[in-house]
Amino acid sequence: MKTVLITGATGDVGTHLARELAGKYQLRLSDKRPIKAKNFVKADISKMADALRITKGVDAIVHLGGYSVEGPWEGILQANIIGCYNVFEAARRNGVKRIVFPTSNHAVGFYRRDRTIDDHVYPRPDSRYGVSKVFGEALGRLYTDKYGMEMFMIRIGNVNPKPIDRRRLSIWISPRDIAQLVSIGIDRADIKFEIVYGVSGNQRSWYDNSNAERLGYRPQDDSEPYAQEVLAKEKPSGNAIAESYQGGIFCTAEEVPNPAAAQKPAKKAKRK
Ligand code: 15L
Repeated sequence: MKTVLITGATGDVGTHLARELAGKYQLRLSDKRPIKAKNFVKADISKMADALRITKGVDAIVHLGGYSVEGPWEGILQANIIGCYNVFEAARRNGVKRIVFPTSNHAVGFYRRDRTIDDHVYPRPDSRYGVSKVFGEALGRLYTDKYGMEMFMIRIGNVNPKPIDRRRLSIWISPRDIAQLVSIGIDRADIKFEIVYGVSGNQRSWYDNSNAERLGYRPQDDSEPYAQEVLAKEKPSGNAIAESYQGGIFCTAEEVPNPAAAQKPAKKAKRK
């Protein structure tokens, strides 16, 4: 059984993947925020020593760790630029060839919603966060071309048990479909460098995901059965830019609430 490191394992996507992939691989879960699990190792990937420690002896890495929305540059720089470099470089030094890198729809979020885009389009990030994902894609390309590492880049839409709004009807991916894609990224022997879209088989998709299909992806889910319920609840936002571009609110917002920050324990009130 392959040993697979998942960084950022306590986040939303990490939690779904840890559950879906348990039993298929020997998982090593890692994050800054500790969880109680026998296979968990605490690490801050903005420190190279930590990145070297957690990547030692694994067959593949699913590098989810980092800042997962738009936010202050300093946070994105540490987690997504320095952190990503450290993980890829640590993998290289430890002889780990295979990395699955969940990049994001926000690497290409400034394409309009009336365009269907494939894996060859030039990046059009919609945020500093999107730029950091383009950095990861470029770093992956370098590490394939220069060092022969094997990179599977998944531009993830939105992982959720159900699609939550109009935009997500086009970019939704179910937990079992993302697990299927990640497994292809870990197991397919002939991968050198690939970009695919992390979406279910949505009828409303903005992506031509034929590269994923070529590599064996057969999505089991489609957002369409949820469409009526989702659309009935949605009110127009009045934000013409957000509604015209694939990245939605990321195209105009300077900050989107960071789920990682929300999980910080609340400060205790001072006793008087
Ligand atoms: C992302 O890249 C984020 O990581 C996730 O939290 C969602 O906001 C998603 O995009 C989205 O576009 O819905």
